[in-house]
Amino acid sequence: MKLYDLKAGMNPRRVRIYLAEKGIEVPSEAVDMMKGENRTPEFLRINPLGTLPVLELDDGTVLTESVAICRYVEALKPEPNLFGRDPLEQARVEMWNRRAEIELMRPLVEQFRQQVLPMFTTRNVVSTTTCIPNQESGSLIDLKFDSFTALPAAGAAR
Ligand SMILES: N[C@@H](CCC(=O)N[C@@H](CS)C(=O)NCC(=O)O)C(=O)O
Repeated sequence: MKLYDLKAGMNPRRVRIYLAEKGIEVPSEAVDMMKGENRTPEFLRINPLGTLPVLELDDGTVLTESVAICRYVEALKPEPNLFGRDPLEQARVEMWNRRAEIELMRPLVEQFRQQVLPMFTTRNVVSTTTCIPNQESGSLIDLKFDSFTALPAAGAAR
């Protein structure tokens, strides 16, 4: 396993904290975002999203979401348990994870990207996703994504 890491990023940090709590050491490679190392063709071949963290498995499989990485490791090494033992504990972990991401982290990141680091203004994306009900099944739950457009943030240079 190899962890592509970004010292300054909160998502990579989340994985580092998680691994430290588990007492697991994973070989890692630092990627320097300020030098654009996460946007090189080589890195985009590993993660086309250009984001960190990335966990590369020994067979070349990559996981590119911090929580997915933590959950994968949790399944491999369940102790000490960090995702909850019973349904209620698991739901609470999930609840706080979602709150931290959506209510706290997302607004902070947007502010940071728009006001602190000008390099992000052109790649600051607001997604517009149109969902349509699945015509074949008639289900409103089984939605199909009609379109996904990444737009520069309002006021950003195009
Ligand atoms: N949802 C992803 C988000 C990953 C993400 O946005 N990482 C940031 C660092 S915290 C990044 O790599 N930014 C680099 C860039 O936007 O160029 C996760 O949790 O892993």
